[in-house]
Amino acid sequence: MSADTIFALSSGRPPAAVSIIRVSGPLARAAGKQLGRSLPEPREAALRVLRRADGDVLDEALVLRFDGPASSTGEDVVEFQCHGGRAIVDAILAELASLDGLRQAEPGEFTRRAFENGRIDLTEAEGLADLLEAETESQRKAALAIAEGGLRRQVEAWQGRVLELSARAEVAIDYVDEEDVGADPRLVADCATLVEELTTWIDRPRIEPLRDGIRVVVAGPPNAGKSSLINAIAGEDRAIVTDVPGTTRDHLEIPLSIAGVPIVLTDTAGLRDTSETVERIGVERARALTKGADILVWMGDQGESPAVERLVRIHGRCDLPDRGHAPDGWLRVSSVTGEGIKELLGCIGKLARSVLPSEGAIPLNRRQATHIEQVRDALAQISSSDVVLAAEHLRIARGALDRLTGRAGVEDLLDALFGRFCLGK
Ligand SMILES: Nc1nc2c(ncn2[C@@H]2O[C@H](COP(=O)(O)OP(=O)(O)OP(=O)(O)O)[C@@H](O)[C@H]2O)c(=O)[nH]1
Ligand SMILES: [Mg+2]
Repeated sequence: MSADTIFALSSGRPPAAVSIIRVSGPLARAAGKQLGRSLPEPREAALRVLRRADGDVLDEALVLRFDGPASSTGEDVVEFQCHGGRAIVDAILAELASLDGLRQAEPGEFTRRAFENGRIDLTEAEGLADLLEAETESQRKAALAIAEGGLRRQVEAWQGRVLELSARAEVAIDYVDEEDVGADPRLVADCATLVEELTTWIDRPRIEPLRDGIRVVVAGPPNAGKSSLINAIAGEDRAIVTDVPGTTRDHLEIPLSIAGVPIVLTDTAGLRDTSETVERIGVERARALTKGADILVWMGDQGESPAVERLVRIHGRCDLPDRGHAPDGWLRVSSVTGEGIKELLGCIGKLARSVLPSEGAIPLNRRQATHIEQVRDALAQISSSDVVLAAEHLRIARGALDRLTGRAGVEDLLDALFGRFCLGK
């Protein structure tokens, strides 16, 4: 257990109806008693008048007590649910700070302690970070599944299987004679089954597009009507529109939610060769963004559209008499009349679903997928030719699984992850 006792305002910024101040560590109960004179029983709430050391009343608050290790951090925890006024919260925090052995928590420190005390593993902490940042329904669902240990349980199951395979290999080594060093074909077959299962997980859509938004990039030649289309989708004049080709220089990102799906809609500079310095940089960026797009909305002429996996081709300005007919496979859209915008959103939504994790699935993030790939690659190398080598590959797989749950060599990663949390979490 950590030596320090930490405290922080764990609810949002005051003023609010109620604020929650959390204290965690070996002196949490002593601090609770000091302020409230006595504490409720563990896991019960009781009303207490909170006082300064000199007897001055701070506030009347609901006090909760959780004794470690059966608490969110694994340490003794005391929670004050006080009135959410700024002066009240400041006064209680100041009183806690004046107590010996107590200090203000760093951002994410409560969660870090939960991790260090084995209350949650790294995948759950990552899920929690995503859950707190979730803005759409689909983000919330996926993050909640992970925060509640959905991935942890799966990883534990893999750990159990790899451990069992390791044990079988080690036992076989003990019995191996000089001539025959081959691994048991059943062991090799079991490894192959696991490789297949891990590959399914690795190949599934990841959490990043869901978490950060699907990158929908509108691109095409200058003056094609890209910025007008962006404004029509966003429902407001965000991008500058003129009849001068080369109006958009820098790209513009607009986060949107289309039917609960998070999207980052990006306007880009019209693609053309130019000697003008600023525009040239804009065009270079536009080309890079086009390549990195999850979905490309192309506004241009027939024959020019880039070959990308998820493409929507727009036949723009369809309100004009000479633009009435769209080529096959191109969507008629007018940013002036709004024609085709709904269909375009429908197309984007449909393509987006193929990038997103399916409902109920547990999506991996890049870090998790990298470790699972290492497990898979180690297991894939196991053949029946050498049992000693097989045991070594299984050992490598176990190490990768430990890094996945955060049980080995991940200090710098922990700093980065817990830094994402706000103060008091
Ligand atoms: N009639 C009609 N005019 C449009 C439509 N969309 C755009 N325009 C006009 O076309 C011109 C160019 O529009 P922009 O949206 O600035 O085009 P852009 O592709 O962003 O151009 P750059 O930023 O220069 O690459 C403007 O004069 C718009 O008013 C449309 O759907 N119908
Ligand atoms: Mg533009």
